[in-house]
Formats: sequence, structure tokens, C-alpha cells
Amino acid sequence: MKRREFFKTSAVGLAASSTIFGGTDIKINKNNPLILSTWGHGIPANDAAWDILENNGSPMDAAEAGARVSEADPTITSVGFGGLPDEQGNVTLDSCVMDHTGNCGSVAFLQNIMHPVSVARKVMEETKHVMLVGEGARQFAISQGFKEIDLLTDESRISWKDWKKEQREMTPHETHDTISVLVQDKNGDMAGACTTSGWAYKLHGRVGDSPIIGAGLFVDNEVGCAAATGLGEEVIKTTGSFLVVELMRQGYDPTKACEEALNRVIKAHNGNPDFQIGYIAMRKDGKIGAACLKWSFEYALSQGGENKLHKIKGLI
Ligand code: SD4
Repeated sequence: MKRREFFKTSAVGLAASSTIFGGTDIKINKNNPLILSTWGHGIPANDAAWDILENNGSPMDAAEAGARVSEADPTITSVGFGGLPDEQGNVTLDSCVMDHTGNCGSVAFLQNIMHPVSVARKVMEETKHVMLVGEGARQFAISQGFKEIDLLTDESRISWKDWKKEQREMTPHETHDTISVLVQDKNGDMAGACTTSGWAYKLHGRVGDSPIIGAGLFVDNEVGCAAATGLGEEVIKTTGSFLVVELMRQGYDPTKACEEALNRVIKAHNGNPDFQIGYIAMRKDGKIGAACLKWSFEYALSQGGENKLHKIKGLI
């Protein structure tokens, strides 16, 4: 065999072995689409994502559509329109997307735009970059046809004014309802989206994990995908979502992978962290998992025509 042909054959061989995890063969989940998202508002997000899959949309289309539902809902105070502002009263948004080819896009510290997830997707598809922040991200959004709006609702303005009177430090577990949406389509391909207004009354300019690829979200179409909610600073320190996916690659079951990623945080905080982190994970064979540090966590799972909320307890 000629050297060049040998390399060609080897490359095919490598691609074919993409379903081997920790020495175990795992079949790719096909003809069984799945949508997994964080918290109770994952339910309407999953419904929107499911509609897209049913109409032959891509997993990326579905994940984006799901995230947009929470972004547009003024009653969700941790995402998009109606999200609680920073300490100066500015709503600043973080979001990212990643598709089945490993392509990704992200925006951080974006203001006055209703759908950061769609701007993140435009960054992925229309630019050579992965991440745009702040004023540059806003200008890019406008150049792409996004309209500017005031993201502060009457209710969130009142909450911010009340907070200003007391200046109480918000504990991180009070502000952790980021929406992350993970999707696997009927071909077994995966994509994800993550979007948030972040930590309520944060310092102006603060960016969390949600727009950071590998922290708030990671998709590896060979292995699986994962996403985070909770205290972004601690998710970033452990590259949480990437870690969960890598643990699945090593053979960890999705829930065990989420738990192991959280164990590292528990260890770093001497066994007693006083904040919340939740992970959701989806493996290439269609197995899903989730875990959270403390208290409880809910995730929404759509599968086979059912869309249900599941509640789990914290590890500690
Ligand atoms: C962040 N992970 O910015 C986000 C917080 C969150 O709703 O989950 N907010 O740290």
C-alpha cells in the first residue's frame, strides 16, 4: 500500500471508531431526537426547539429557537428581556452557541439587544471570529439587522431600585436560572445554546461562564455535549462543560461525568461550597445526565413526544 493511501485508510478508521468511549462501543442514537434544557423555563424552550426539529430544522436551529423563548419572556429575570441588571441598572447579556461541526460563536456584555443567542449565531456564521463583546457586539448586532430595545422592564427596574436601597450582596445561588439547551437530531447530530443576564446586580462589565465556550457550553459531536447553570466564576475555573464532555469521552456515564466535574469544585471549596452549579449532559448514544452541587435543580427533557420536568437533589 502506498504511504498516502495508508494515511487515507487510517483516517477513515479513526472516524469509524468515534463511538468508542473508554474502550466501550456505544451506538449513535438515531431516529430518537432529544432536547435537554435547564430549569422550568426549559419546558417552553423545548417545545419551540421540538417544532424546529419536526420541520427538519438543524439541531443548531432548534437550540437557538429554544433559547430565544426564554430571552423574550419578561417574567424570566435571569435571561434576556426582563433579566435583572447590573449594579448600575444596565441589563448586560452573555450567550454562546456551538454546532455539530465544532463551530461556535459568542457574545458577552451585550446591551440593548433582545436575542443575544441569535447574535452569537451570527458571529459564528458571518464572521471569522468566535467572540464579540460589549459595544462591538452591539454594533455588530445592529449591522446584522437586530433592533435596539430597552431590556429593563418595569418590574426589573423596581427590583433594581429596591436592591439599591439596601445594597444587599446577592448570594450567587439567588441568580442561577440561565437557560442552556442541548439538542440531538434524528441523525444523531448535536448542537447547543446558552444564554443569560448573569449574576443580578453584578459589577458593570462582569462576564460569566455562559458566553465562554468550554465553560457554559461545549459540544463535541463525536462524544456528546454539556452545559452549565449557576455561579459562572466557579464554572470557568474548572472549564466545566468541556470537562463533562471529556469525562464522557473517558467512559463516564453522563450523570457521573457531571458529578465528577462538581466534585472538583467541592474539593476546591473544602467540601462545602456555598453556591449552586448545575450541569446537564447528553451523550452520543442518547443517554442524558444531570447533577447539581446543592439544594435542587430541574431540567426539562423532550423525547418521543413527551416534554417533562425532572427534579434532582444536590450532591451535598
Ligand atoms: C453566570 N451562569 O453568569 C450564569 C449565572 C446563571 O442565571 O446561571 N444565571 O454566572
